[in-house]
Parts: sequence; structure tokens; C-alpha cells
Amino acid sequence: MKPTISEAQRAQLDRDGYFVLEDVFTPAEMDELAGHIEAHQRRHEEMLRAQGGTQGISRAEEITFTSHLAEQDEAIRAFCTRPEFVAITTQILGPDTDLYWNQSVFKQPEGKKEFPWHQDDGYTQVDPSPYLTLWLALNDATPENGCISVLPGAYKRGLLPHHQSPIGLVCHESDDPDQGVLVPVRAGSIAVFWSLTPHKSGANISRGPRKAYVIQYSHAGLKNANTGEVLTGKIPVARAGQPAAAAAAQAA
Ligand SMILES: O=C(O)CCC(=O)C(=O)O
Repeated sequence: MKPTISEAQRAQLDRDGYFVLEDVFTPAEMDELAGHIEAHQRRHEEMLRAQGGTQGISRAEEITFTSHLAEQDEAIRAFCTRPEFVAITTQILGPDTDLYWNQSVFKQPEGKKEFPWHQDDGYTQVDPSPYLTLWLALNDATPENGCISVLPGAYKRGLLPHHQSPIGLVCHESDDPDQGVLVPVRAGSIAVFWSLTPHKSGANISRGPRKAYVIQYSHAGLKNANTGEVLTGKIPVARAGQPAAAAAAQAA
């Protein structure tokens, strides 16, 4: 079913910079998607182990960020352009939307560290900002296994200064008394937030992995904010409010 963003959800996004869309997909759909994703994630994990355990912000047996999945895998690409995402992105961003970035984030029970507070815009600045991050739970994300937390309203402060830490960029300290709000999400549900919304994820102190697929959508024609160049090679999702594939077939 195509999700409709309610007025309350829209108001929460405007006020707090996030909301949760419940049960967009079934747990069975998530198991199927996870099956596709895990093939890539396993190869990434093996590659990390072979080269000493870390690469960028990924650490073998703790946390892996496995990116560009839709660009490599037809089934995952088809998932990212499903009508549900056409509906969500056009209601929030407007009629023309692209897939900007996608990555699985798997946190193993050995992942004893938080992933630090950051804004997605802290990693790469784009224009226009903010774009939309959809944090899709492949299995239930709970406070015990490292669900995300957000700082409500803080996206309104724009891009915050970030400093580098051994485990990622940081824009808000883990010992600050304000640790925001936890956002637990059931498998198949989505935490929707702006790329300027500060968020972190907790340590996984459960007995199993926490698996998420982070899918980021933008206005079509997104630019690098520093050079002004249009970012090419992005997968079109919606054109004139319709699925981009249908719009392209009509034009042909
Ligand atoms: O899922 C996580 O543990 C953190 C993911 C995250 O913050 C991100 O992809 O920006």
C-alpha cells in the first residue's frame, strides 16, 4: 500500500525533523530484501577482515556501512524505486526525486560502541539541503540492539560543526546531558528524517545483529554544494509525481 504522510507526520517533520512511518513493508518483504543485501554485506565483511578490519567508518564484526547496493543489484534497485518510495518522496520533496545514496548498516552484537551524533550533511554537503533519509529497519531496531536516536528540532540550526573521531564525524557529544529521543522501529517500518537532523545509534548489547537499510532521496538534479556541479549517475525515482520508469516509457 502506498503510504500517505499524515498532517501530524508532516508537522512532526517540520517541528522535530523526523517521524516514523509504521509497517510500510511486511517482515517477509524485509527478509527477502535482507537476503539480497546480505550477499553484498558478507563480501564487504570478508574484504574488511582481509585488510585488517577497518575501512572508513566500517569495522569488521562491529559495524558495516555497505554502500551503492542499488547501483550493483537489480533487485535492490527495483526495491528503491517501488511505488511506496515514489509516494513518500514526492509528498515530501516534490514531483521530481532521485535516489541520492543507499547503504546497509549492520551492527553486530560485538558492536559495543555507539555510532556518534552527526548530520548526514556533515559527511557531504549538497545543494539543495536538506535531502531525505529513510532509515528502514530490516529487523526490529530496539534500544538494546542499537536503534537510532535523534535530537528533535536541531535540524533548524543548519549545518553544525563536526569533528573527526576514530569512529566517525561528531556534531554533539555522547556525554552531553541532552541525548535526544530514542527511535525504535519495527522491521518494515521507516524512521524518516532530514539530512540535517542530528542522529546517532546506540551500542548493540543484544545477542543478534541489528540490520538497517539507509535510503536517501533528493530533489532531482542535486548539486555538490562546494563545486556547484550536478551529481550525475543518480537513479531517477519520480518524474512529475509519477514513477520515473513509467514517465520514461511514456516519453519513448
Ligand atoms: O544505522 C546506524 O547505526 C547509523 C546509521 C547512520 O547514522 C547513517 O547511515 O547516517
